[in-house]
Amino acid sequence: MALIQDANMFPRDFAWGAGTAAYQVEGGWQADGKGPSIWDTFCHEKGRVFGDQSGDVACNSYELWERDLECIQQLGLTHYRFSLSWSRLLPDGTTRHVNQKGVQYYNKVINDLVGCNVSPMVTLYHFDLPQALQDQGGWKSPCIASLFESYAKFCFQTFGDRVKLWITINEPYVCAKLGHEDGIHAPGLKEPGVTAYLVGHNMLRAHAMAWHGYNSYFRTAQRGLVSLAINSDWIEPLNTHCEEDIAATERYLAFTLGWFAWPLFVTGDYPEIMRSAIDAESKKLGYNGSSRLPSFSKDEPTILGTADFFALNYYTSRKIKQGEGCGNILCMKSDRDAGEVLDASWPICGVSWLAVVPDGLRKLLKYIKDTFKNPAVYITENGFSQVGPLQIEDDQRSKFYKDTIMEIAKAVQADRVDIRGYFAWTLLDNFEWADGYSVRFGLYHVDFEDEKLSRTMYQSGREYSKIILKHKFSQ
Ligand code: GBH
Repeated sequence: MALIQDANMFPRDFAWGAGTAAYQVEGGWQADGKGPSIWDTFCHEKGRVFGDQSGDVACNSYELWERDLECIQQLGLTHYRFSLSWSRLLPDGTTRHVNQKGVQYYNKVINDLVGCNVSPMVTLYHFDLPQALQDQGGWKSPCIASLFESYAKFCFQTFGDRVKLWITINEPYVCAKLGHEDGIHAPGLKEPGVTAYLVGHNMLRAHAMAWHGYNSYFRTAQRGLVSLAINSDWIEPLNTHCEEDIAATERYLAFTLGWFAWPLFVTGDYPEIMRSAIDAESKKLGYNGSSRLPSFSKDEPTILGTADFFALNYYTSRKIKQGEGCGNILCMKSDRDAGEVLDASWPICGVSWLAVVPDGLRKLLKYIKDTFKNPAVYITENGFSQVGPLQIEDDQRSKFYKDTIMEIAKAVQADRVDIRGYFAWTLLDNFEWADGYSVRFGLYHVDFEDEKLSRTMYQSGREYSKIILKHKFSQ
């Protein structure tokens, strides 16, 4: 295909970013009045995380922020995505008590970024619920939505004069499924087949209430955009001629991307395929009562239209085949009844789940354009991991970034997808949830053995900075 001149491959004000999340980098878990979050609790229990590691110190970005800012500038990023720790700002989760030291910390981060001409994209929630709210039922409790709304409004009020891009919740799918169905993320609940749907539901309600709050009270003055980050693989039927595989692929999609994107962008409600699959399974297993998938109440603010752009986290692709229940017990796996297969031609990088498939991103972007009425899209996460022995000259990852960004260029140029920006995951090697520090996604290496937690740019960081330099316009 013919690409126009290199320098014009991306729109004029395209965002070139990288991201992090509070619990993965900040450390300072008890510093200056911060309240505990569910990840503090989870990591402090033995046997939850690789090597019983935790984010107690992590990259110590709470104290070393200025060093992170140097990294951001060295890369030449135009945007930086980071998350706020809810319990650093509001130690018990409510606005009854504000921790001013937490406000000061994020004010400094935001002011420093803006002062260096880097635009902040701020995530309000990246997996770390205040423990005090977990103690009252956490995301299972319907009350969480208005508590989140108050927290969100507090953040818009405090930081919204300088922050123009907001993500309310990062990856509700991961919080719901890994945290409440599989139990491998905090809060570590294993309540298959029921709780994840309830949690996902309350996350959508919380998001929508925060969006409506922004719309009513802040949008006119602040002129920002608010969305929710959805993680999705690109998927295709294993056997494209097999009816069962095709149906399984549709089901799988409904239970992942569709679960959150349908309510936000298409109907205001869950995909019909998802509800009927869940209800059929309930019937089969003699589970009585109302649908395990909750319904949205007409008395609450609508969900449809509460995303100002499509925020996509893309990592990998899968082939899908029919059938993969978990016996005669309730679980999401049985409800969706679709198995994942890795194509043997896809290289695996670092962790077992991460097959490297850059062109899957282009296909997914085209699908999003066609399915969700051509929304503005930010790719809010995408990355490549290493496990030991670590290489600073990480040529595979360099190639990965080059290939991926070329696929995005094709999506912009040939498929005319309205892509507004790309955020590499992640700025620094950091606490990779259940994998602790054994899996590294950074553009910078962090030496966790060294007291100073020194940061060293990987070759892939140099490669990304070259790409940025080549494409960014003076902004
Ligand atoms: C992102 O999720 C997170 O937003 C980010 O914080 C994290 O650092 C980054 O991924 C890298 O992992 O262990 O086999 O059950 C990406 C979506 C979905 C990818 C769950 C890993 C776990 C598969 N993630 N998946 S498994």
